[in-house]
Amino acid sequence: MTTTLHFPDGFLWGSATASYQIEGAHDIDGRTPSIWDTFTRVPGAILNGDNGDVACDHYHRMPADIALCTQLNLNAYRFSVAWPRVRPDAGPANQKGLDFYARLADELLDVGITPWLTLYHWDLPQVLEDAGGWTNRDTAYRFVDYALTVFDALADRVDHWTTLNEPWCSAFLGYTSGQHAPGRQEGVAGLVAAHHLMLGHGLVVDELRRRGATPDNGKQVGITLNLTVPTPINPGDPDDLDAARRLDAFSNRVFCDPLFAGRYPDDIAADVSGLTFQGRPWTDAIADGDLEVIAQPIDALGVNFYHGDGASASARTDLLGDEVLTPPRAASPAQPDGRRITFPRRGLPVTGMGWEVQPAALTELLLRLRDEYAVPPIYITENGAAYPDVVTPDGAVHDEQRRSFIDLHVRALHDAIARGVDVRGYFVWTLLDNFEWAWGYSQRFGIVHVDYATQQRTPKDSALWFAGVAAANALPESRGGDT
Ligand code: PNW
Repeated sequence: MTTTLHFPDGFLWGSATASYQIEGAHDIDGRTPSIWDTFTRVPGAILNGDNGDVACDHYHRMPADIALCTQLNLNAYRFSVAWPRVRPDAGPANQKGLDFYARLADELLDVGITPWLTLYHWDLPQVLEDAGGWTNRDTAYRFVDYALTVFDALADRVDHWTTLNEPWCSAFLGYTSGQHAPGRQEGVAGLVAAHHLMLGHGLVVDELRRRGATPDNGKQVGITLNLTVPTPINPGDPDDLDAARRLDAFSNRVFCDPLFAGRYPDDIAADVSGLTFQGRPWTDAIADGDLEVIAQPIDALGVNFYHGDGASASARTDLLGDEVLTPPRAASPAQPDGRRITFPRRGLPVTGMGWEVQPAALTELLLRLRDEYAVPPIYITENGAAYPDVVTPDGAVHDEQRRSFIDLHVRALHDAIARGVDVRGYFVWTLLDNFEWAWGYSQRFGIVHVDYATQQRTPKDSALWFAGVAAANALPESRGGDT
C-alpha cells in the first residue's frame, strides 16, 4: 500500500539543540560557570567523567552548523540561550554573549529558517545555585531580569519565545533524584523548585507581553514540557494503578494543571503530606496570586515526547529489563513523595537509552491534552532517539533504527492531526550528536554524526530522509512492515 501523508500548509520541520549540550567554549568571551559546569566536575556524576567544556564546539562552528540545517531543508531551528553567557554570574549583560545569539539569529534569517528561542535549557548560573537555586523564590525574579536582557537584544530578530525547557527535569532530576545538576537529593525540594520555575515562566510571560510580545505583533510566547503516558503494568492491581496515578500527578498534571487550570492537582497533597523542605511543607512556597501568574494564557505549548511508561509499584527486579548502561545516580527516584515506581519492560523495542518505543503513546498524549486542557496550538519541540552509530568505510552512517523511530512518530503525530489536534510543527531531537547530560557523550541522538576528535559532521541516513520529508511537507509513502 502506498499512501502519502500530507501535513498542513506552513507546518514547521525543524531540529532542536541546547546551549550546554553543543556550544563548548565554556570560559570564552566572558561566560562564567553554570550548575552543569560544576556538576560535571563532581566525581561519578557523569558517565565517563564527560563534560561540556568543548562539546560540539558549536560556539566556533555555528555558521557551518546552520548551513547543515539549510542542507536538510529545515524551516525552523530551536536553540537555547546560555544564561551565564549573556548575564555572567547573573550580573550585568555581556555584549559578547548577546552578540553570539544575534549572529545565530541573523544566520538563520538569512537562509529563511525561523529562529525558535528557548530561554532556559538548564544552565543556571552557579552563583544563583549557591543562593539556593530554584528552591529560592528569588531565582524566579532573576530569571525575569535575564529574560528581558535577551528579549531587548533579540526581539527585532526572534518571534518565537519559549520560557522553560522541561521544568520536570530541572525540578525533579535536579532537586529530588539528583541525577541532573545541581545534584540535590532533597525530596519535596523538587516541588518547591517546580513551583518557582513555573512562577518564573509566568512572570516572564507577563513581562514579555508588556514589551509587546503578542500575536498581534507577530510574536509567540510559550513553554515546553516533557510529558509521558503512564500505563499501569497490571491494571487489576490497585498498587500499580496508584503508581500510574502518582507518575501522572508528578510528571504531567503538576505542570499542566497550574498552567491551564490555575490550580495544583488535589491528589498530590495526600502523597506528600507530612513531608517538608527546610522544615516547611512545599505549599508554603505558593504565595497569593502565584497561580494567576502561572496560568496566564500562552500562544504555544511545546511537547517533548520520547516514551510512555509502564508503571508498577512492584519491586520485583525480575520484571525489569536487561541492564542498560546508566549513569551513577539514575536509580534514585525522581518522585517527590519518595515512593517507589518501577518501570518493567513491556516487550516493546527499546532505544540506546533503554527507553521503550511506543509511537501510539504520542497520539494518545496529544488527544488527551486536547480533551482535558484548554491548550494553545501544540508543537512537538523534541522527539528522537539514541542508538549506537557506526560510520561505514563509505563515510556514511546507516541509522535505520533512528530513521524508523522518527518515521513512526511523525506518523503518530499525523494521526493526531487527522483526529483534530492542532499541531503545527515537529522538531527532531537533535541536530548534532552532543553532550547527553548524565550519559555524557555515550548516547548519540543526532541526525548528524559528530566525530568528537575532529569535530567532523556527517549527516546520517535519517537526516537525508528527514530532509525529504521537510521538503515535501509529507511522508512519502507508508512503510509497511516497519517496526
Ligand atoms: C530531554 N529523563 O531531556 C532534553 O530536553 C534534552 O536536552 C535531552 O538531550 C533529551 O531529552 C534526550 O534525553 C531529558 O531521565 C533527559 O526522563 C532525561 C529525561 C527526560 C528528558
